[in-house]
Amino acid sequence: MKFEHICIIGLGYIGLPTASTFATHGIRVTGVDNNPEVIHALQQGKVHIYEPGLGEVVAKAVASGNLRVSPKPVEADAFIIAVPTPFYEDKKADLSFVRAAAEEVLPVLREGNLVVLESTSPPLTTEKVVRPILERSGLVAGKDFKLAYSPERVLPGQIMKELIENARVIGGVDRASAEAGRDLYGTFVKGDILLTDATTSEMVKLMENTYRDVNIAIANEFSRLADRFGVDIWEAIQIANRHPRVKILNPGPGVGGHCISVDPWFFVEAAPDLTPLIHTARNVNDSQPEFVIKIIEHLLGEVKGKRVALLGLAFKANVDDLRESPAIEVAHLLVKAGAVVSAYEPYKPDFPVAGVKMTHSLPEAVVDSDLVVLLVGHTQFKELDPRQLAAMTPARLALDTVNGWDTAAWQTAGFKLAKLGKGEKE
Ligand code: SAJ
Repeated sequence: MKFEHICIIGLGYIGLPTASTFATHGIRVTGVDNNPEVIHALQQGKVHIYEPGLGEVVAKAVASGNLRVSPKPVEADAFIIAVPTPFYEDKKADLSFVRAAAEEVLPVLREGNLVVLESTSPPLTTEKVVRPILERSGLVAGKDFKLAYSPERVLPGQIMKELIENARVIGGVDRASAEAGRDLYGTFVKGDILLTDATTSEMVKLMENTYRDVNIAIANEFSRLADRFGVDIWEAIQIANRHPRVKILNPGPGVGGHCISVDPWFFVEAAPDLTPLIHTARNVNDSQPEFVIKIIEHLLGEVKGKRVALLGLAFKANVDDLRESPAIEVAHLLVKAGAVVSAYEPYKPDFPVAGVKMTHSLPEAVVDSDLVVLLVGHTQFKELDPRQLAAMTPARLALDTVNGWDTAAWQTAGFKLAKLGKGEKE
């Protein structure tokens, strides 16, 4: 199938990189977003999110004339839905954006079109949620138009590279739909394109992120065990990983972001009777910020009234995304415990966190601290010279939750450096 003009609904962390990459590969793209600020920024060639390399590709796409933006979908050869699938307080999937996007495609859907859902979704969303909405057009999926599910699998921070190089799964409601998807993504994907059915590809996506979540949970649980037994978890993992069939991931302050901390809940919601392991792993990772607080309590004695400076609030290193960030949960818990909390998040210095003094520089964050806590391994924090920090703060106590700092160097600079999972607590 040939595609001259496609319409991408949702210009966020996935939709915008995808839209601009198609556009720079010669396809005319209408990018759709219902946020006027996003549309306005893009019309001026500006990018509203931080992702390495994205700005350049968007600028190229806009300059080529191939990328246009619009508040509503227009007629096109193919539609890609890349809107968020958040969850509600009770961890149930919120499919309202997916439904709304399908409703928007409905009036412009024509015979022969391809519609692809990319948003991470619970099993059967393509068949049971998207398909019925689109078929209200009178057209039948798999007969009059093609319908597929193709999950994004790119790693924030490396999106522009992984979008092109990763293997891509395309699940169609029938074989022809999957093949049409292959023709579309084959425009720029260099990795293998694997064809299957829609529900399998939905499950593949959720399995990948759930697998990672469960593996991080065991690393976090190991960090608690190491703490209890006076073992350095970082050394223990390094040694265990020399076994040819062992690859333990890194413990840390918890699991955040909009993917790994969300997607496993879709399985739990869809089949609670079958998912005790997945559910428990989620709870372990969600409670890791409390473990960080216990270490802080141990280090400070009384937390109330103590001044704690937090380095990093993003959900992981070198990204500007603070969604579901465990670092923010640590901040909340500290505020609740009565600490005087300041924080420096270089990628979002103005992000408001209730009760926390957000600062615009490191010296400002640590100027009167009792304890400095590394919560996110941003490169600029990892490369920090402890001697420089010593000159900025009266604190001589530091806690590293991501194994970003070298104990000997920090000791030489006059700090007592504690690490998560290093027998500090008990
Ligand atoms: N984390 C750890 N320890 C680790 C690795 C990660 O605590 O060893 C934490 C991170 O700090 C972060 C969270 O887990 O808080 C998730 O980070 P991540 O780098 O593992 O993953 P994401 O959420 O940035 O991206 C994931 C990727 N999925 C997999 O690797 C299976 C990516 O390929 C997906 O496209 C993405 O989810 C998505 O959009 O679903």
